[in-house]
Amino acid sequence: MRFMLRSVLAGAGATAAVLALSPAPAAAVPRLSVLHAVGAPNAAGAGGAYSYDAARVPSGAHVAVWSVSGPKRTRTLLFVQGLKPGQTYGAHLHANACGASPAAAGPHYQQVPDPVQPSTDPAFANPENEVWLDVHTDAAGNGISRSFNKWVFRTPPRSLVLHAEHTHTEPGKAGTAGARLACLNLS
Ligand SMILES: [Cu+2]
Repeated sequence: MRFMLRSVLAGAGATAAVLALSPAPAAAVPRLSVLHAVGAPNAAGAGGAYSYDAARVPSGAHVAVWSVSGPKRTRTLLFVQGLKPGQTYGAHLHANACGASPAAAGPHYQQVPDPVQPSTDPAFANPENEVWLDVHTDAAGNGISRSFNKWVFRTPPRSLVLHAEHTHTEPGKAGTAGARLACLNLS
């Protein structure tokens, strides 16, 4: 019995030695990518920044977003300046580029696409599967928000959209946040 045990231990040791001598697998080259938009939303969409609601996103407002990915995570930061004070704005990254019509930006970016569109199922329309950046403005109309996702984009989202309400989470309304107030093209 003692001999058997010793053999087993020796075998385990040999395996460990082989593993230790094996060359380490080549490290994956970290891929970093940055998507961003900085602009002053306006009715004409100059600079790729549209305002669809001059009351909630007035002239003089500034919006900046940076999304940094790699190699396995994505962090996104949103800064808003000069919006209406003390208000909540829904905000997400959307799949398509902005256009004169608020609908141009298309649906939210989803890491795992919901087979049912428009997506209002909390299993897909949630801040782990999408990039949510809801922001509450201070007394000066400024605000900051951030999101963290445990993946990198399958395909790059093309825009940031500000909405009229905070983002809802209940079944049938998940991901919705009221009217689209502004849109910035990401590059
Ligand atoms: Cu949205």
